[in-house]
Amino acid sequence: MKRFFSILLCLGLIISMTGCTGVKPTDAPDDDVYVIGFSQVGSESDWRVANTKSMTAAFEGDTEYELLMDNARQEQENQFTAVRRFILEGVDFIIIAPTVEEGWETILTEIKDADIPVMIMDRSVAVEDDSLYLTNIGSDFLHQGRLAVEWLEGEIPEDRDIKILHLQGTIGATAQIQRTKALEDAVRSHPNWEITSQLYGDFTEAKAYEVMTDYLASNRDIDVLYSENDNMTFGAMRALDEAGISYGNGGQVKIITFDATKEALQYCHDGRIDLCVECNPMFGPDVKTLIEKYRNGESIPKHVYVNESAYTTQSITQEFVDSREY
Ligand code: GZL
Repeated sequence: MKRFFSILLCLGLIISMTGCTGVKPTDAPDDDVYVIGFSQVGSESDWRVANTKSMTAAFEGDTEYELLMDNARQEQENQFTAVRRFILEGVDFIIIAPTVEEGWETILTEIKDADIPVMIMDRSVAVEDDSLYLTNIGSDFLHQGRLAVEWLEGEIPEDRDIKILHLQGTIGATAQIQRTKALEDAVRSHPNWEITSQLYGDFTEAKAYEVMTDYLASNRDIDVLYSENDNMTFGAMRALDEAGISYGNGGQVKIITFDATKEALQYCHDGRIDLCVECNPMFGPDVKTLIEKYRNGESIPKHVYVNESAYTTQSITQEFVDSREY
C-alpha cells in the first residue's frame, strides 16, 4: 500500500509541476479529435477563474474536440514549456493567453515552423510580424480605462485638486499597460489630477492588501483609488477598513475597479465601490466559433473585441447583480 501512495505522490508532483490539467487520457492525439493546447495565464483572479470556466465549458462534451489546458501560474516561462509540450504532442491548434506582451517571437516562430495555427486570447503579444498568429480575441483595455476616466471627469469639478492612488496589475500585461495609459493620459490633460503613487498589485488580492497596508501606514491623503482589477480592489478595501479610511459613496476615497465580477458589482450596488468597468471573461464560445471558422476555411479578423460596459451604484439593481454569470 505504501508503494501505491508513493507512486500517487510522484504522479501528483508531476502534474502539479507541469501545471497541466485536463490531461488527455491517451498519449497520442486521436486523428478524429481536434486537439487544442491552451496555455492559460494562471488562476490569479476571479476573472481568470471565470475565463477558464468559459473556455472549458465551450469544448466540454463535444467529442470532436479535446482541450488540453495548462495553468502557467502567471509565469511566461511556464507558457513556453507548455507550448513546446503541445508541439511535441502534435496538437492541432494552440491558444495562448499571454502573461505579458513581450518575448513571444521565438515561441510563436517555433509554432509556425511546426505548422500549427495559434490564437492569442485575452491579452496581446507585442510582435512585429502579426502573421505569427491567426487572431487576437479579447478586450479593448484602453477603452476600459477611458470609460473610467470619463466617469471621473463627470465626478470631479475642474477647480478641485484630487490625489489618485494607482494600483497596477501584472507589469507588462496588456490589461495593465492600457488601463495605465488611459489614466496617465488623463492626468497629463488634467492639471488638478495627481497620481500620488503607483503600487504593484500583480492582479492579486493578497499582494494588493500587502502594498496598500504598507502605503497607508504613512499616507492617508487619497481621494481616488484606480485599481486595475477587482481582486486587488478587495485587498485594498480590507486595508482601507483596517486604516479606518472611508470609501465608496459618501466616503473619503472614490473607488474605480476593473473586471465587474459579481462580488464587485454587489459592493457597487451597496455603495462601497463607485465604478465597476466591465472586462468580459465569458468568450469561450467565441473562441470555439473562431476555430470552427478557421477549420472551414473562412477568413477571421486579426482582432476580435468582446462587448463591455461600466456600472455605477445608481445604474445597477440587485436583480442585475443576481443575474450575472461570474
Ligand atoms: C483582463 C485580464 C486581467 C483581468 C484580471 O482581460 O487579462 O487579468 O482584468 C486578470 O483580473 O488577472
